[in-house]
Amino acid sequence: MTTFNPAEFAPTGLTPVEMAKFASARRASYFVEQGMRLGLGTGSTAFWLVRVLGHMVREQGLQIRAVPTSERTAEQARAEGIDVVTLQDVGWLDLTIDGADEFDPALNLIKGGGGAHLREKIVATASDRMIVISDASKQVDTLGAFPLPVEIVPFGWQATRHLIEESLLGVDVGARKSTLRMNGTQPYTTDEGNLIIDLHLSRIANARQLSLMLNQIAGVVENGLFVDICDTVVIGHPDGSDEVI
Ligand code: ABF
Repeated sequence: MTTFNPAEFAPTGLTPVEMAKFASARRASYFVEQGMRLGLGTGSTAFWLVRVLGHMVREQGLQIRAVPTSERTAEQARAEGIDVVTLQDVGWLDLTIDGADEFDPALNLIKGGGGAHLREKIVATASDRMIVISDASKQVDTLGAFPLPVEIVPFGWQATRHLIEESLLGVDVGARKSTLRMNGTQPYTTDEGNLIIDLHLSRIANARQLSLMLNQIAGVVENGLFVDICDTVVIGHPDGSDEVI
């Protein structure tokens, strides 16, 4: 079996925040095996994953077929020399490695701060295993402090937003403010051309119940709650150490 050494890639001049992200990405790269069909996440932590894997592909002969979860990850992966394919091309994935905005003790997640949670959830659930790369700042006892992204279709979006807010009235989530995610003066649009409503809650007592309820609302495409999807979290620390939970 071909063995690889992610630690051979050792960037310099990283800030403590970057070092924590890089350390988690480097540790997660040890789970990547020759010939894998790999889901590549989106975000500033996943950025370092693509850097490490790019080095392994170019310098160590790693061969993987990678399905990116966003156009920006696809662009970075191609530039690194990674073989980028579509989920249609491979049908199923051996492993997905991606970031997160929050993770709780059950490894349930809030994702989507980067606006890519629809493709991220499709790719993660079409994988035998999902590993989250993160840092201690994302670790919470209860999900909900980070705004929960909900991707909705543009058609009738204000009515959909109203229905979402109404649905929250009977749920234990603390605050209930919602905002349309903006990109400057224009509404933010996802890679699918949809909009995102961010739900400013304070705690999510029952993530599974809330996720199922939100996705029942006409016009809602997907929400950023990942329940029973993540198998492993790799936490990176500013001193370059890491821990796997
Ligand atoms: C992505 O990773 C998004 O779902 C999530 O918002 C982001 C975490 O971002 P970062 O790694 O930049 O903290 O998967």
